[in-house]
Amino acid sequence: MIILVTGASSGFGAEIARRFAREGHNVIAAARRKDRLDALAAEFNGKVLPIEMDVTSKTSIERALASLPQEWKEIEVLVNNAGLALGIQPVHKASLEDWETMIETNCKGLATVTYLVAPGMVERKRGVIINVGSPAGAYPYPGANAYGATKAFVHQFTLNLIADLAGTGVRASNIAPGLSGGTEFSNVRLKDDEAAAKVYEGTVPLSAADVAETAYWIATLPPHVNINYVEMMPTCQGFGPLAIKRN
Ligand code: NDP
Ligand code: 8X3
Repeated sequence: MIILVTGASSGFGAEIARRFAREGHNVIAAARRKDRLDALAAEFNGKVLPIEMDVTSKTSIERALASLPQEWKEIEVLVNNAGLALGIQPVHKASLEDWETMIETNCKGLATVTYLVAPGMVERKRGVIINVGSPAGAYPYPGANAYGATKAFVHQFTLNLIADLAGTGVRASNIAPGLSGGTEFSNVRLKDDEAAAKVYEGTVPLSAADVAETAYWIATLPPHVNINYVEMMPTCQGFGPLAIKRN
């Protein structure tokens, strides 16, 4: 199979790329940091094709897809993983620029890549689109504001893809992992490596390998099986109570 993984320069995306490449599949690894992708590709003997792609730019996505060698063009699995959280401040202290970047990346970027890749899948009557969402798209928490809303978009967009693609041979899934360590997620979000490390203190979080395994499982199920939504959490994670602010 040919797999396109966005955000493959780090975290979940890099591990998802490795999971498929180890099984002998051809993986197109896309992100902005090409040096990281080149290093990933060097781990595999020609099985990983690094391509520079900024999902916030339609031109960049189109250029990347157009640059694929002929034998890499028929993408069978698209993993829309590129994404980020920025900030944990409440609405009245948050940065509008951060909100815009999250919306541009997590919503518009994911939608644009899908828009450009899905028609080929429909034409070939086979494909799997795996979107990386989050429980933050289902449950509110303080400071999740725009990030959580982008992941709610990912969830509903996935369900609507499933509705549109029923009967075409193309499937779609949303994987929503909870607390996950070993990625750069919290470093990017908090812009403070010490604070980022503290997020995982005293926990055994999900790993990128756990998420990669789930993506691999979804993509290799028989073609009549569609997994709509997988919400996964480490066993140390639960749910918060509804908040009450008292005078
Ligand atoms: P990382 O920061 O480790 O990886 C994020 C990846 O996204 C990087 O490869 C980065 O590559 C890429 N990316 C960011 N912006 C762009 C862009 N404009 N164009 C292309 N690629 C981009 O974080 P994770 O692996 O943890 O996160 C991956 C996904 O999983 C995200 O969508 C995140 O929201 C989601 N998630 C993470 C959880 C966690 O706790 N870790 C839990 C639930 C969901 P580059 O900078 O090189 O472009
Ligand atoms: C990342 C998980 O709980 O930090 O999407 O929002 S969480």
